[in-house]
Amino acid sequence: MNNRIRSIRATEILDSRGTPTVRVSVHLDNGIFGVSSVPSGASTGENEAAELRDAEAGRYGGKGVRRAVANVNDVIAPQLVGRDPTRQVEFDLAMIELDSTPNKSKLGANAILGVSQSVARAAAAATGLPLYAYLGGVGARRLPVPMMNVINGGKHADSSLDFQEFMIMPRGAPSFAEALRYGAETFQALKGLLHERGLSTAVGDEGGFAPQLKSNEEGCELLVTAIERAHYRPGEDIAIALDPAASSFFENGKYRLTRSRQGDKSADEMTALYQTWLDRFPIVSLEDGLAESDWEGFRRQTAALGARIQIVGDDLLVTNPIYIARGIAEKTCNAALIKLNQIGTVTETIEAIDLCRKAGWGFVISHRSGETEDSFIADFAVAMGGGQIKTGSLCRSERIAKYNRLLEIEQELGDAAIFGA
Ligand code: 2PG
Ligand code: MG
Repeated sequence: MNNRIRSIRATEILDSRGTPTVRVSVHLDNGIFGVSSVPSGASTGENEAAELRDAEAGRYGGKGVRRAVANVNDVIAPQLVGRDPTRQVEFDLAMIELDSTPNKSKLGANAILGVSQSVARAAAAATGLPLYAYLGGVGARRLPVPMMNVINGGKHADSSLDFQEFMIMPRGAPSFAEALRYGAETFQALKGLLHERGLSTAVGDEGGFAPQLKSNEEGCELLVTAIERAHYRPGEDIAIALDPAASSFFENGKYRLTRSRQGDKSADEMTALYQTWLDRFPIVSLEDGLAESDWEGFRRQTAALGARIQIVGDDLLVTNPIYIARGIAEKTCNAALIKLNQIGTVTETIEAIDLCRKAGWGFVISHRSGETEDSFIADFAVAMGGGQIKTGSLCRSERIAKYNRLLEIEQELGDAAIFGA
């Protein structure tokens, strides 16, 4: 069988916000191919790998990706055509070398990740395996508990909420399919509740509602009421996870809760606020409760709350083995959010996850607020086996595509499937 790479082609497509992004297809000599698209964040960490945008006035507000596309077609492809697609690590290392910058700013992390993911897809197809089995091996059978972002604030919506994500986690469900049903029913109950209170049921970037609430707390109160209304037990059947994305309201050393008019707070005051919430709401996970530069605040927060809940670093760690290693050494968190496009290759993402595993940390595979119909992360979550995924609300097809793919994987695994962390 001849399965060398015959061609690598990128195109400019649109993401779920109508912003350009990169899609790459990798074709092999035997006609097999793999296609993958790259997502894009809004609340991005400062140390993320660089997304290459054209900055061309008068075209997509400068956000075109024709340079990244050209880098795939004219720089990466000529170097990598003819190779064996199953050599993922060699492939990714070759692109890192070709780029030669610490943050992939020359070729663009969007260009590099598009190739990295589509090569993995082509290799999986060539070996006759589903992507999760190709990347995860025979032991890949754990379906993740979803963190479903049903109320959107911060940079993802024009709501009155400083905090970006209020998520439900149906971790008491017996299977992924049931977890999805618990979540979808709660989402509908929440819609009814908002409607009755005369609040907007319009949705934000990740498909969660974006109402004008009086306080951030009200977001949690609504979740608990919606869970009960859908006939589930808060805490037991469905827990709550939060991503305040605190870098987005951190200014001059203060956490400024301006939208909700809750004043300015120090890191310790924020941690104290979260602590009061832990007693009132069934919160099990807190991501970016403090800003990305606030390593000391994170350390203190993990010391105070880390025994009770999962403390997740997203902007703080940016899926980068260097920052994750520092986080482990300084005990700043006990889990990492994992986004392939924060680091830019499949290989480095797996390295980041390996560090988490060795430290006994949790890890959560995550989408971006700007997504496409690509469900790569659904397979990736099962392959890595961490038992958690964050991929948005219960509407908008770019979010649902991942859930539907997970349903398919669970069915395919049959009795071998296990659910949750
Ligand atoms: C986050 C992500 C995904 P963005 O902060 O965790 O929900 O948002 O993609 O905008 O960085
Ligand atoms: Mg986050």
